[in-house]
Amino acid sequence: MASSLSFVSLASSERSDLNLPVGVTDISQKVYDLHMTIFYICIAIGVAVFGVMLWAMVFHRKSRGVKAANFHESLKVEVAWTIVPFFILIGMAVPATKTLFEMEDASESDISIVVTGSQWKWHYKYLDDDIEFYSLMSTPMEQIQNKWVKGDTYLLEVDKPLVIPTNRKVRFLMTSDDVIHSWWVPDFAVKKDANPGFINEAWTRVNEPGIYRGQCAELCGKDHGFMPVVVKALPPEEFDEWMAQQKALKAAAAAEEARLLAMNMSFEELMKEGEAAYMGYCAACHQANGAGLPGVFPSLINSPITLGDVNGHIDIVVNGKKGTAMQAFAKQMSLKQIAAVVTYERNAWGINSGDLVQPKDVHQFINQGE
Ligand SMILES: [Cu+2]
Repeated sequence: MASSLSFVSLASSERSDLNLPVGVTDISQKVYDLHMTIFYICIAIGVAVFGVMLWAMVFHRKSRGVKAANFHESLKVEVAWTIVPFFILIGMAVPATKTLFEMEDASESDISIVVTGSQWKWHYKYLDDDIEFYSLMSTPMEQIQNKWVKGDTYLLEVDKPLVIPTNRKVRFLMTSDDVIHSWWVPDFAVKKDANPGFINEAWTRVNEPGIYRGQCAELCGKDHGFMPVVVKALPPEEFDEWMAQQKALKAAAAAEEARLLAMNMSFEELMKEGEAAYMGYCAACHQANGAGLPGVFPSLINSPITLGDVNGHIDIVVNGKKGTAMQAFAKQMSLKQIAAVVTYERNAWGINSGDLVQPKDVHQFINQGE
C-alpha cells in the first residue's frame, strides 16, 4: 500500500526527491512528459513480460504434470517478437526526437549570454549589452568546515547570480577557460558541456520569475562541488531596469577611475586631503602627532615605513599587516585617500621627504600583480 501511494505522489507531485523536476519552461515540461511516457511504457512491458513468465511458471509447472511443448521455427512468433518491439521503439523515438530538435534550436533568440566555466567559477557575458561578471560560490568556509549551521541553499549560493528575463528566449553560448565543465539548471532542463576551445549552444525561455539553482555537472577538479549556478529570472520590465542599472554602474565606475587616474594632485591638495584622511582613519591609533602610543601603536616619525620605500608604505596601507591591528584599507579608503594619506605621512611631523604619491601610483601598485 505504502509503495503504491508513493508511486502516485511520484507521478503527480511537482517537487519530488525521487523524480525529475517538472521545471519552469515549456521544454522542461516536455522533457518531463517524455520521461513519464517512457517510464509508463517500461512499466507496461515489465508487467506484461513478468506476468506471462509468472503465469507460465505457476500454471504450467512440471509438478502439475504439464508437458513442455516441443516446436521449432514458429514463423508467427518470430515475426511477432520482431514487429512488436520495432513499433514500440518507433513510438518512443518519434516524441524523443521531436523534443531533442526543439532543445537544440537556439535560433531567433532575444538575448545571448556567453557562459564560461573556469576552475572554479562561472563567468557571464551579455553579448548585446557588454556587461560581464564572475559568479562565485558564497557559502562561507565555516559551513563547509562544519563550524556553522548549514543553510537551505548550502553550496548552491553565489555572490552575483546570472539575471535573465522571463518570457524571452535566452541563448547560452557555453565555453571554458581550462577544463570541461557543464552548466546545469534542472528547472530549465538545460545541461550543456562547456568545453575549452568550443562553443556549445543551449537556450531557455523561463515562464515563472524566481531563483533557480544548479551546479557544474562535469567533474572538473578539486573544487568541482563548489561552482554552483544560480539564475534569477525577472519579469522583462524588471530585467530591463536591472540591465540599465548595470550599465549605469559600469559607466560610473569607469568615469571615476578615469578621472582619478588622469589627474595629478598638487602637494598642498594631497597634504590637505591626507591630513583629513589621517585624522579619520589613522589618528585613533598612531595619534594626531604621528608619535603613536609607545609599546602599543608604533610611531610614524623615524619609522622605517614612512622613511623607507614608497611602495612598502603603500603596501602596508593597502594590505595591512597580518597579525597586528593594522588593517587593510584598500576597500575602506578611496585611491585618492590612500595616495593623500601616504603623501601626508611622508611629509608631516618634520619628515619633509618631498615624496608625492598620486592616485594613479596606488592604482598601479594594486594592479601590478594582475
Ligand atoms: Cu566545473
